[in-house]
Amino acid sequence: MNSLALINEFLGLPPNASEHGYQIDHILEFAHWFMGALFLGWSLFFIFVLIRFRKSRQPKADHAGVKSGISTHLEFSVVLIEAVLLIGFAIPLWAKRVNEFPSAQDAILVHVVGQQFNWTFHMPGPDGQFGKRNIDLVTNSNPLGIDPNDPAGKDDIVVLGELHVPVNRPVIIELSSKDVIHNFDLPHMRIAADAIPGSLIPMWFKPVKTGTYEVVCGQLCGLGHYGMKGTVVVDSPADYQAWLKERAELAGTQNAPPAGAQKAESPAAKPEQKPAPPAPSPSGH
Ligand SMILES: [Cu+2]
Repeated sequence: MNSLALINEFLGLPPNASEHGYQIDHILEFAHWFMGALFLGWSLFFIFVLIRFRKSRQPKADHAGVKSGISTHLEFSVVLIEAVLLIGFAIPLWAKRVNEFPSAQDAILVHVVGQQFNWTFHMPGPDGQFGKRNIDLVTNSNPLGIDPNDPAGKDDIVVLGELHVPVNRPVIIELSSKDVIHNFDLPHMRIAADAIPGSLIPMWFKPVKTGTYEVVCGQLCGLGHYGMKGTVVVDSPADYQAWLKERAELAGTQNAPPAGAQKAESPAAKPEQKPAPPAPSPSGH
């Protein structure tokens, strides 16, 4: 934020913590000042007209109307400023947000899944590969339906409600929903997108300030909508690695008890787990 953020602060916009956020703030700030000027201008004009064309001064209506060209010029300027706002700022910024994704190599990849009424975060774990997800395998203990037979999913990290990301690295999110339309809204990062069942929605941001930031659901998604909150913690790289390590260890013990032996005994482990899938299926319905 800079000195030109009076209206943003007045409206309670939280401090920006993302790399692109200041551009959004500039547009918001400028659009509000412009709309404020329009409101003031039209209000003054309205009052002027009420007095100038009052009945006692103008008992008879004049069908010739306004002869001066001022109003045409004024309206043209308003259209011009609005066009500059839209074509000069809003559309290019939007195009950059949706077309210029950072490369996946140096980004943190996260699957974010909304459901009534919480957010689940899914990260690929140390191998960098997301395990397959299957909706038939969804249970209370496996909220994303990660396939236990997929080796890529063994080290996957699944966390409810609180995501950690490192500062100064782009985060690419793939957003989806298990039930109704939610909206993954990170006000401090100046991003929000709808989570739509059956769709995978990509979005990205780059946090530039460490801290704890709130995630809210931006769509009225049901009775518990008010409580559909989450947290994104932006860590220093060292803190992030520590969190990742802790989570990976936890995932190792949760996903596969003989974690150390799993990789070596992969072919042997598979038959043991094959009978497992039928069990979650009935309980899932
Ligand atoms: Cu929601």
